[in-house]
Amino acid sequence: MTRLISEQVVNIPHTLNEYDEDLKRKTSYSLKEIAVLAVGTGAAIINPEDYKVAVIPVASGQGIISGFSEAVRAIAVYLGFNSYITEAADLGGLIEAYQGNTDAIILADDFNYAAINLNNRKVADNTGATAKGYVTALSKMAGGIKDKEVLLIGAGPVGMRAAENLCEAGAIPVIYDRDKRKEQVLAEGLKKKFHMGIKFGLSLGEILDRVTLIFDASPGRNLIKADQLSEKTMVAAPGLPLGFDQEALKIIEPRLIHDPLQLGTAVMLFDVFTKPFHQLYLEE
Ligand code: 2YJ
Repeated sequence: MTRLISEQVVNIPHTLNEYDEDLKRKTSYSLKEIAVLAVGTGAAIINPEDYKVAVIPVASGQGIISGFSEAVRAIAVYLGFNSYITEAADLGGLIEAYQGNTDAIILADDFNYAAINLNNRKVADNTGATAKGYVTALSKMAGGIKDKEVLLIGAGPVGMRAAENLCEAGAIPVIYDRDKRKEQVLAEGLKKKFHMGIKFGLSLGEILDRVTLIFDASPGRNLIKADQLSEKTMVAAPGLPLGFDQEALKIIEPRLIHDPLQLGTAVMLFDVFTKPFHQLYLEE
């Protein structure tokens, strides 16, 4: 997993409006709406103002990324949550959160990024949330993905979860990974679980000749060239760095969903407060 760097996050608090306008232009839905749609039944009735979220800086491992906690808090506040950054990092922050009547904590070390509901122990991890959020955004941008082929690049953690979300949404994933063994393992796992033919073993060029929807979950640079893209190509790319060269980026920008933190974090926040449907029903 790529570790975020300060330059990728410091501007997030000042650019959330712009970010949201861009997302709306591309998908017709706001950050909040995409997150709620991604989480599903139950998320729509959450009133974010009712929840207090502590962002805990994590100094262990490679340490604090300047601007990371501020960016996460800004996203939570933008979505309407009541959010603060704990004064202390690590265990000190956790103690503050528990003592401060906090409903959920959100924190990242070098390997994990998760929100944890302190009231009911629910955990929302960034990997699953990112996959769900980007599949939802791609689907809205494309006017639905049911029965459409989607090139899935990268059979890593986000790619694996996204592949499942694509199958659940009725799309037909075409799997590509530089590591052909990972590609095959993912395709065969999906075949078993969803009972559908999953294509793999093709070159990127062959796939891009006919597939216009791309989910790029790989950390590969310059994977896709400008002449492999058309005016119809649409891309959801949670992977960092972005797999397009400058020329390709120019073509795809109006139909590209890509950010370092916003969408995954928004889905985590709604997910961690959403109860399963049967539980909502029982409580009424
Ligand atoms: O609290 C801090 O400032 C740091 N400990 C944040 C560390 C951020 N972690 C990462 O960048 C990891 N690669 C996991 C993030 C996954 C985002 N998709």
